[in-house]
Amino acid sequence: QEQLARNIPWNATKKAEYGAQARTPHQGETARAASALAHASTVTEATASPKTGDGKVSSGASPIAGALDRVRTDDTDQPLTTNQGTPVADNQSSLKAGLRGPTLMEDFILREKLTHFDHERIPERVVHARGSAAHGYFESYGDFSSLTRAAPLASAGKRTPVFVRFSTVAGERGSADTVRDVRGFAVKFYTDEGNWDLVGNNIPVFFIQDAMKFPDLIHAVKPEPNNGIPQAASAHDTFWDFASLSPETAHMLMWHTSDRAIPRSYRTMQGFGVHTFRLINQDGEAVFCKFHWQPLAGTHSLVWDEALRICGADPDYHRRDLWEAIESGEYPEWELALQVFTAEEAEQFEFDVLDPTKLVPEELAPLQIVGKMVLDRNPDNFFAETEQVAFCTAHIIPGIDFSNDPLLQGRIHSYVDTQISRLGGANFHELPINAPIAPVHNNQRDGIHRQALNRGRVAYEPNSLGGGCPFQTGQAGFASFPEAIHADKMRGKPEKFADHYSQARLFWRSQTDAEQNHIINAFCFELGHVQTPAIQTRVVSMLANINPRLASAVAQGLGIAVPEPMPLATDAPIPDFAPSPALSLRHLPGKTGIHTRKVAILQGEDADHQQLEQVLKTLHDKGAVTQIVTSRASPGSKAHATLPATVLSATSPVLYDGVIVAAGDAGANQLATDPLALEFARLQYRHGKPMLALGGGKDLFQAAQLPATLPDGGHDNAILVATNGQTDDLLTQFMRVLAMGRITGRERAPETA
Ligand code: HDD
Repeated sequence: QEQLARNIPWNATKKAEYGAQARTPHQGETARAASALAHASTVTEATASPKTGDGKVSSGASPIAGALDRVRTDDTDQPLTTNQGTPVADNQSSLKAGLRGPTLMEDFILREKLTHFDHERIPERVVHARGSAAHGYFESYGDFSSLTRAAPLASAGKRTPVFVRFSTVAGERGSADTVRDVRGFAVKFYTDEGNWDLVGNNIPVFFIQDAMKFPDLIHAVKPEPNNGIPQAASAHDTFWDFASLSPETAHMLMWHTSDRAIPRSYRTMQGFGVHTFRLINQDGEAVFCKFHWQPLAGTHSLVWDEALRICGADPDYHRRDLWEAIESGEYPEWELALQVFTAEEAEQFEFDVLDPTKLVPEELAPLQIVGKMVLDRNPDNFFAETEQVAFCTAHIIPGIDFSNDPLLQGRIHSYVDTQISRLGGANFHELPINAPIAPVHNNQRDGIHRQALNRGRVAYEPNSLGGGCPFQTGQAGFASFPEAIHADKMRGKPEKFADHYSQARLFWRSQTDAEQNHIINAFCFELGHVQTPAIQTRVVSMLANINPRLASAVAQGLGIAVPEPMPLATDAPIPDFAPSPALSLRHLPGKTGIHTRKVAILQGEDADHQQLEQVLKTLHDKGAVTQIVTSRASPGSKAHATLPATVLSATSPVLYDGVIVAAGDAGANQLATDPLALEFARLQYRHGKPMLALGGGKDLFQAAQLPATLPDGGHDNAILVATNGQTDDLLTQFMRVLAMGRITGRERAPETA
């Protein structure tokens, strides 16, 4: 503090660690410790440091944020202590027998510090190890009690705190964010009837139909066990070996190779509960339900080349995006939609609603929007919150129930089980981030790291000594839906589960041309990394059951012949679905325009400052984020961008959604001969970003040899050149493409065999 106040750039007390001076503790600091210790270090809501994005404490909206204040600590003005609260005079040197002598066993301060450090790591999640999370709330749009008695949907305006963790699946804890993968979308609702965890993904279906196969699926996709390669990638032999021998993966593979697997941001992904669940109302009436999260920012994805480069340029791309959005008060929002259908309706569907490789097309059961989720507070501590949060599909509340989906049934076991080894025991529910805000009363006792001080001598039920408490709630509590089941005990799958292709075809048909091309390219990339020809052929034989162009283009990309279609697992006719527009990413363009989109201003030193300020103002008014990028750091005048200026060598074009080149003649000339500026322009072009040249900026476009027309001969309406100083129309067009995400017309369609 003192050092900060006096602005000393070096450690002023460093010298005192050496030689004779080390014998005398630094004066003053130990004295201060005693008085400072008198203050408790646990903060209260009143003293909490402002951690919410815009500085507002959101405890009103999110009781869990307030509830967690009991464990939030803040070191400001506090002395250093051991874990026992003993003030520490010297944290620089161990206790030795003489300055050059051996360290003494007695040094409990060193030993405590090292011991704690030695045990700092816990096992990472067996899947979904890499993730980021935030606090927020869910707000119901109405009283939906006729559908479900689930507490969060009880009345209009009711707010339930949530903690949400987004993740990749295959990569390890330190892997990159923008790999090709499914994204986890796990929501913990701290409801007044206990915690409800909706542990979903950003894709509405799954690879396999039965939990029995989950360990095999994960062993196949994880790095190969002999050499630990590849990290966070499905592009290797074992994954495609498993996938092609399990054709039930066909539908999910279409989503996995689509743009869904490379989202632009967590904020622009949909979320899905995947399985069919049950909703139960106060009268015990049940309907089936699928859960959907719809991002208000729209659904936007990266393109593959961009995603690969971002892995290097900013491996924390999604984590940073979520963090920064919340810090700047741009709270990410999703609407919750329910797809509701009765058991009788489900009987009529051509697929089985218990099969998690199938979705229910919106044409069969429309979405009903029931509320909104807002993420408005970043965690204070990554480990304590994001790492220690334990999501379990078994955590449900009255009003929600499982279906017999065999994948879901297995999950009910797996999540609680995994937390016990990951978090070190059965009391993981007492960790602050996992503790419900609803009170907990039962006769479970003891276990490692137990926190609760359960009073009294009664820890069993029934009892009379405790007055029968805690007592069962009967109708008021959770009750499973009393489904009548008359069946033989057996292993096996229902008949309709054997159709593996109808919905893979539906998905393909529902994609735009550009989306289809991306799927073809993704299969070529993935299978191009497969070294066993028989596996490549087997996958293409699956694709031959989905669509001839798909199979042919992938075969062409791999340089192999199109094989015979893989034999089907059923003799029954495959249902034929009409395209469902909602399955395309284009379906949800978003309601937030260019809000939080990031624009690079590639600036020459002689740019027209006035014009640039005007352009920046327009962009900022619409909520865009801007950053000046120059060839080299120059002290010259900088326009007022959102982020601090940077230089080409310290950033990357893939980190921006669009570029504006602003320069006078000399500056443009300088940019046009800078290889980094040329690469910047070419990559922005290649990735379909809007590009606007002001003043001499067009020289850079020319030098980068950006084609004037699109491959199909059409006009490229996202390369914009201001010739007469007039920018209004061009800027409007620039912002239109920016809001859309990108234009896809610059890409070439893959060839077919
Ligand atoms: Fe799972 C974690 C989502 C199938 C077993 N899963 C995990 C997470 C998400 C999902 C989002 C991370 C939660 C977090 O952020 O902490 N998993 C899914 C979805 C599935 C699915 C949407 C299919 C519809 N999972 C699935 C099956 C099993 C598991 C079939 C086992 C039978 N999943 C686990 C796990 C994990 C997990 C091993 C690892 C870490 C954890 O649970 O907490 O138990």
